[in-house]
Amino acid sequence: MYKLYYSPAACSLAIHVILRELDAKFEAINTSLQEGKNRSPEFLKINPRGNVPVLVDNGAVIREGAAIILHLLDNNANNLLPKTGLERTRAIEWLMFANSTLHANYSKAFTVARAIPEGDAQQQAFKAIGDMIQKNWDELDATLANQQFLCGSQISPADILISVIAHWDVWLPQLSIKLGKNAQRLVNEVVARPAYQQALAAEQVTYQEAA
Ligand SMILES: N[C@@H](CCC(=O)N[C@@H](CS)C(=O)NCC(=O)O)C(=O)O
Repeated sequence: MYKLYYSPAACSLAIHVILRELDAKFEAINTSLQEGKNRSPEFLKINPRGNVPVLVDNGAVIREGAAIILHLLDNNANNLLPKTGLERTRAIEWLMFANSTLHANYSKAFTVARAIPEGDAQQQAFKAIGDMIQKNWDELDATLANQQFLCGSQISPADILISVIAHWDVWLPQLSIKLGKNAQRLVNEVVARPAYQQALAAEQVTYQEAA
């Protein structure tokens, strides 16, 4: 049985959805960022970085979201990640883009919201970061113009992670991000999947009010 440390609607939601897509047995532990549970001494022993997600598999602690996803998909039967070849490379390439480029850009904006007081400097920082994030979404939108998912006709973990991130505008409205119609179509399709809906319900997230 896996253990997943998550915070509602954070990037850990992608892992939560994937665990449910896999029909895996897991215990989900609410480590709410809003309530500061990620800063508790107990959690910091598990992840000194104070970040979710964390997966514990049979005593092994795995702390980076993309590594957790690859670990889960390499060890459970699934159609989300090709086993070999360029198709697998492409799926990992998009996962890394979602995790290390798109997510990382949003992380910069969360840091600005926390660390720079409201005013001109903060607005300039939001504008610069917002422009980078908008370019990321425009690239995703263009990729999705002629295909259902980022890797073609088969859903892959990157589709799930970008769908989670797409809802963070509720926390960062200052960025004024606009999703193109292809990106929005993909997000709608991914969020409608039963595994995604079950994960939202379990995390008690409704996208209208939370993220
Ligand atoms: N590179 C890490 C980033 C994880 C990350 O930044 N998680 C956010 C939530 S989406 C977090 O835990 N932030 C801690 C905080 O805001 O204090 C990963 O992919 O696992």
